[in-house]
Amino acid sequence: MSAGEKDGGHVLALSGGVGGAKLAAGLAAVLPPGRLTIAVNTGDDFEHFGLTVCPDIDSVTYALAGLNDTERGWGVADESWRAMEMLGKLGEAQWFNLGDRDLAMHIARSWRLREGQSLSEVTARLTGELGIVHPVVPMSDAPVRTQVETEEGVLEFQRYFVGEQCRPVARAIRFSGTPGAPLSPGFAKALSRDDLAVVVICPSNPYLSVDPILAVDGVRDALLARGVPCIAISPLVGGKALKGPLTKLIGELGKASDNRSIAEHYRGLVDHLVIDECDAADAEDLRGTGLSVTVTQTVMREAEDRERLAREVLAAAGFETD
Ligand code: FO1
Repeated sequence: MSAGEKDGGHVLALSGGVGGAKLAAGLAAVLPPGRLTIAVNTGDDFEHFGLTVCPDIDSVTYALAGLNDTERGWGVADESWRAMEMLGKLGEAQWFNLGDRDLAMHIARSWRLREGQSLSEVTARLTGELGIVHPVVPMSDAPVRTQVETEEGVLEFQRYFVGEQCRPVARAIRFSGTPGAPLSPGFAKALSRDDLAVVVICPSNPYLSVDPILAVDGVRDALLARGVPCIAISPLVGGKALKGPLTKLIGELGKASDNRSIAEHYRGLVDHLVIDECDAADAEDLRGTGLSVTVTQTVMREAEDRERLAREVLAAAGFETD
């Protein structure tokens, strides 16, 4: 397919939280409505205080709506914590923090789910209310839960990530509910579009945030069968993740914390890897494995960084955005 043909094509982005959400926001800023679907990891979801919390959907939603807290990296900007204070006075758990504004999201989601709507329907409604024009779709409407097998036993994702601050040594990652979790309707629709032109794997943790998406029934096969370019952005910068436990986790899973490991992890699926300019020395070796490689600044501090990276990723896949 030529770049010209791709100009009108559809982009499917696979995203986890924080880093993925930033690029998703960049893609949303440079692509018109109808040209982008963002399929989001729901393996981090859990029930807390009787509410359904979907951290990665929330990170993507807040980033696209311009509501995200860029300092903290998760949750809503201009947050207050009065409800948590009161919950503390009432003797309730304090290990996982729900800000007052963020709490509204979990209340709105939970009661609609309890009314019988699917996570896809609820997410479409909430993102629409916040003015988001691109579909943000959960990977599945069925519960898939990331669990970390550690030396101290199996931990649900948020217990491992927030409760234990990723301290226990990880041995393996598993996704309960898979196989058997079907694709959400919006994800299935994007994957089967005639005009699907490129799949972008956002700079999210491959093991904790992208693998659960790939574990949903039919995703990997559909991606391979479509044969459209698949471009991943490495979450590593100088061998380290900017945020989160990726560096520690990679070592515990017996791999090297470098772009070669990321390329190896996505082997067969990804044909183009975007790496940070400080890792330019990796490019030749990666190209030797048959990958196309783009070297650029992948760190996204401001909106302009997100949009520039989005344009570069799309250009690398043969798209023109202007
Ligand atoms: N991360 C933390 O490190 N501590 C928290 O208390 C916390 C609360 C929280 C509440 C809602 C939400 O959507 C995300 C929240 N996160 C918190 C972030 C979340 O645990 C992770 O960043 C993602 O699951 C990983 O992508």
